[in-house]
Formats: sequence, C-alpha cells, structure tokens
Amino acid sequence: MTSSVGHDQEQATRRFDLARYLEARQAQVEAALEQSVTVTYPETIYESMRYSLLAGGKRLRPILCLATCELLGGTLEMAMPTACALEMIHTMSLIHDDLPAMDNDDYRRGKLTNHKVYGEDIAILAGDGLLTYAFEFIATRTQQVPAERVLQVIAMVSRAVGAAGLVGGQVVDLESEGQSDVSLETLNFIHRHKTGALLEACVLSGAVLAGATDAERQRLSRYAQNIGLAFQIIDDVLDITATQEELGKTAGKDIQAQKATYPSFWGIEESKRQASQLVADAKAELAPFGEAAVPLMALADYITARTH
Ligand code: GRG
Repeated sequence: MTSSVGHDQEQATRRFDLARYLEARQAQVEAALEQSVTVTYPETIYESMRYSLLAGGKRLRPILCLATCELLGGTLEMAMPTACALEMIHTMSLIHDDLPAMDNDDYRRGKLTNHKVYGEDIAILAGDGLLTYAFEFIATRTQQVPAERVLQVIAMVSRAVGAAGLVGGQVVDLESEGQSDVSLETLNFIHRHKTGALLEACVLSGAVLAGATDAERQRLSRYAQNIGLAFQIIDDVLDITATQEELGKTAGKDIQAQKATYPSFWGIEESKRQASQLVADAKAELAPFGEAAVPLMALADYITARTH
C-alpha cells in the first residue's frame, strides 16, 4: 500500500457519480424485490410483507452486498438473492421495531407502519414471514456460487441477526431506555449489534459469495464495522436535526424517549467529527483494493453526507 494508491483512489472517488450509481443499483434491487414475494393464499400475509418490503428506503444493505461482491470479481447475479434477503431481514426488523411493544411508531419510510395498516398480529407475522423467507431465498435462489459459500453466508447472516447480533442489541436498547446512567460502552454495544452487525453481514456476505481470502474478509470486516458505527452516529444526529418529511418517520423520538445517543454524550458537532473519523478509517482499509473499491469508498462518504 503506498500513499499514491490512496491518493489516486481518493481522486477517483471524487470523480465517481454516486447518485447515478445508487439510482442504477436501487432500480435493480427494487426490480428483484418486486419479484421476490408474490401474493397467493392467504393474501393478507403476502400483502403485508410486500407493503413494507416495497415501501422504499435507501436499499443501502443490498447495495453494500452487491458492491462488495463486485469488488472481488463476483457478479450482481451471484449476490442478488442474498442482497434481497438482507433487505427482507432489515425490513422485518423495522416492522418489529415499530410495534407498540417496542418503539411504537406510526410512520416508517414515509408511510403508515405495518401494524397501523394490518394490525399488530399480522405485522408480527409479516416480520416472521420475511425473516424465514430470507433464508429460504438465499438457499434456493443463489446461482453460480459453490454450495459451501452459500452455507457460510447463511450461517453468517443468521448469527448477525440473532441474539449475538441484532436481537441482542435491541434487548440492551430496550433495557437502557429511560435510564440516565447508560455508559458509552453500553451505547456502543447496542449499536454495534443493533445496526452494525447486519451492515457487516451485508459486506461480508458479498465477500464470501465472491470467494474472498481471509485477509480480504478481515479488512472488509473492519471497513464495515467502522461505517456501521458512523451510520448510527449520523442516525442519532439526524433524529435531532432532520424533519419528519426528510426522515420518513417521527423525528425527535430519541429525546422524547430519553434515550442515550451519541449527541447526548458528545454534542452534535463532535458526533459528526467522530463519524467522519470512522469513515476515514473505513476508507483506509480499502486502499489495497485500488480503484475497484471506489463504490465502497463513495458509499462510506455517503453515510456521513446523507440527510435521511
Ligand atoms: C432481526 C429477528 C430479528 C428481530 C428484530 C426489532 C429488532 C429485532 C431489532 C431492531 C433493529 C433496528 C430497527 C435497528 C435500527 C437500524 C437502523 C439504523 C435503521 C434505519 O436504516 P436506514 O436508514 O433505513 O437504512 P431505510 O428505510 O433507508 O432502509
């Protein structure tokens, strides 16, 4: 790794048209998701699953999976079923997070939440349906990838989503609500698990599908952990600074729920600085991949620049 590699990569990242890239990838993901769940008997459950899955969203998780697979010489086709599955899992976590027993939110992605439209019972089942279908989808739809790699992806994603990942992070988040003495260590635990674990699984599953070496995986894992934390810091900042229209969900929820957040520890400016540092650290991990890593570099920048 030389500094000129880093410099050329940074120049290429500045020239890269991220908006166009995101638009193209979002359209491909949207088309694949549209076909992934079809409505059959009993219609209510499939309609409810489709309602949230096709409600928009940045599609950042599937795009990270596709971009990492492409970085290592894989194709979009190899990664698309896993990319869709990751969005199904993300969507189910949002449906359950919005339930009255958890965050109790009325709006998500600019629309009424799933339980507001279909009722709590169907919303819980829509989440369950999406979660289980995600794994079926990876196992049955992945093509042109050795079965051993597919198995590794299923194991990795399951772990990231269960009690060792998202579920564990959500539990500590719920237990910390309303407590005035939540430490920075606990806050980091919550977000490394609740948000970071799935983002890391997105990057690493793309890597595994493309046949990454152990060294490449380790580097990409550090990239993902850094952008995961930066993503959550910016999420906390946006909860304070953005409007409901920009967020597509109720703004100011964290303060209302007296939640510990990064701005409550550091203030807004320092939180932004910490997020920028994490993104810089993430991008440094990509130096050995040269210009092929430009989409992942630009996606890291997007995390701190986003407004919703
Ligand atoms: C996963 C089995 C299982 C259960 C769910 C409810 C729960 C357990 C976990 C909560 C996970 C959660 C809601 C984390 C927050 C992640 C986050 C920052 C979401 C916002 O992501 P964006 O901004 O949203 O990418 P869009 O709408 O653009 O996709």
